[in-house]
Amino acid sequence: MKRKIVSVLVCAAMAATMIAGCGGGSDDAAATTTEETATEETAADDAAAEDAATDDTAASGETLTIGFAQVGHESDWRTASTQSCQDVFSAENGYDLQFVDCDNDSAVQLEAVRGFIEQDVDYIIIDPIVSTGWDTVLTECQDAGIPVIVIDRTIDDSDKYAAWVGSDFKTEGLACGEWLKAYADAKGITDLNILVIEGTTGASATIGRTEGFNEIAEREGWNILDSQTGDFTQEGGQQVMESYCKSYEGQFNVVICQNDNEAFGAMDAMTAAGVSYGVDGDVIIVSFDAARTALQYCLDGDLNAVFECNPLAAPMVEEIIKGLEAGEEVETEVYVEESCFAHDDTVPSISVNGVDTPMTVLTQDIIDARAY
Ligand code: GYE
Repeated sequence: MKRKIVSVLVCAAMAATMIAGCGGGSDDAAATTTEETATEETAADDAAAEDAATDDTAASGETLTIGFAQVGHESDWRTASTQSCQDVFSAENGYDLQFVDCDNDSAVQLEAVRGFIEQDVDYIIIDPIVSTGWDTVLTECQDAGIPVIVIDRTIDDSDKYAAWVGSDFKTEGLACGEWLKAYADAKGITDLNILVIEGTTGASATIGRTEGFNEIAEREGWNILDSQTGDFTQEGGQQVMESYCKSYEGQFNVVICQNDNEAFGAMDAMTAAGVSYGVDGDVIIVSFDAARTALQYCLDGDLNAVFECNPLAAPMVEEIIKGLEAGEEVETEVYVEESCFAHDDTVPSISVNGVDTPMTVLTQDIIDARAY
């Protein structure tokens, strides 16, 4: 049974709330392969069984149907994000989760949202593959009276959603730049010749990380030799790095990978090309996300630093949904908590947007305690 509520749209952006991410359940997938995700576990498969089994639920005694249009399964980060949503919006917790893996295809994602409208779900969660092209379909959601909650990446051309939970990608890019500046200074490296492997074109994560890093690069007068997309995948990172190794042989000493999986591919390509990287190598290499496998590489010295992007947004999304169910005003902008990690204490802390930010030196204990 479905119960529709009219969400209170709070238009003014409220102060960002820093909320610690809570651990998701299973984390093995993130540590092993990017290909394996729980995407087959679509709610469509389970819908009938769950409808029958979960009539009495947590808060209201009714099952809430949630449609989730997920980006895809391109990275360890994505696997952790999917797992977090599936753990929180489970049948046991009183939800019927309709999960669609959009396989990084914007047309499929729009179709998925329209499918949720047709199914008359109670809430729609969207992790937007790209940041534009949303106003029409969000208007359709609004007309249908279905509140939308955006997670992770932002929507930049419409405000027709109830709330957003995610990361400040520009700040992540700034942090990376500030760390690189301090690290190069400490090591006496004066000439920085940088190659960037960007994420998916048009994704707010790519746009923000690029903007933040470029701001520092311009300030410092660094030479960015090239910046190409690796689509947030290991394969993409490897292909871009293979071509960089040929085009810029002997000319680069920094590789910035906009996610962990691209870094794994880039490391393979450099190894194959005979280029040394990491704390003892010729090339400084960093990544964003900080899932467990990347942290292990960083602890081992293969990655110099990793800038966290926290994928565990689902508990905060649930808080928002509970608030909307109770007819309360909800936070419209919620930032997840994130840290910066390094192999060693060459740079103990950085100042980002005037905020003193520690660089956490990795230990095996930190990695073992990690939820993803
Ligand atoms: O960095 C990457 C994933 O949107 C923040 O998407 C997310 C990015 C993340 O594929 O690994």
